[in-house]
Amino acid sequence: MIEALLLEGLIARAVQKKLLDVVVHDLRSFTTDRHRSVDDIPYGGGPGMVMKPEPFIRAVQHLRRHRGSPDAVILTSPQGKLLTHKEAVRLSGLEHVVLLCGRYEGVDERVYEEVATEELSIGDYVVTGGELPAMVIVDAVGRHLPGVIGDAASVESDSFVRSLLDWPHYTRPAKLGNHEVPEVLLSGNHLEIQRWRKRAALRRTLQRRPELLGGAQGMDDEEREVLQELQRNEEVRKAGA
Ligand code: 4HQ
Repeated sequence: MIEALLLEGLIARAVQKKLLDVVVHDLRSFTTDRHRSVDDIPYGGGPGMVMKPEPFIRAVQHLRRHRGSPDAVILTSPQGKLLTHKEAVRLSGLEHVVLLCGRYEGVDERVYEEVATEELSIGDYVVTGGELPAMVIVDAVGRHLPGVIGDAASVESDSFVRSLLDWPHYTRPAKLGNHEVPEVLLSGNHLEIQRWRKRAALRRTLQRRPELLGGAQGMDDEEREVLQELQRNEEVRKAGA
């Protein structure tokens, strides 16, 4: 699965360009029994299987010996801290990050206690294995490394850099059936365009993800004013309907 990440796309390109390195290890190669088992039944009973601790612990010891101590050992898990833009940027500043992927119901808690330095979740839902979350982490972190995205300005202008959802984007044609591109975007008036985008981003965030606005500490006076106006409009709309 992880090799798919290395076949195509911007992260694959970045690896080819040696901007980052991704090495995949098979957990089964750190088992010692004849069946190469990585899972076992849960103490206390219940459905499903639990990942055994020793293969993870041996794998991390192996990496420490061969590649030096990692700066972070991340266990992907729904119990982890949510992966956010801020976390992605933080991890992009680290030299050597180990991602531990489990399957089944979960991983023996002692993996966290013994070798993991943090637990990260990609969202409040459950997937069938840690590989996809690990790939999401590599992608979201890797794109912050210099040179991975050709246009650095496009990384900087990303949504969430501003703690807001993105404004709507348009390209040609200017008219598609009944749907026209907002006139201001065709005007060439960059100040007006900037104001429109800011307003659109704030409106969308207010409508779809109001909880993000609490985190928009970076708001300037103009943004706060626009937001207050949008909130007033919303109240008028609700009351009037
Ligand atoms: N997992 N964010 C691995 C997740 C998950 C998530 C479920 C992790 C299965 C074994 N990981 N276990 N959400 O759903 O990171």
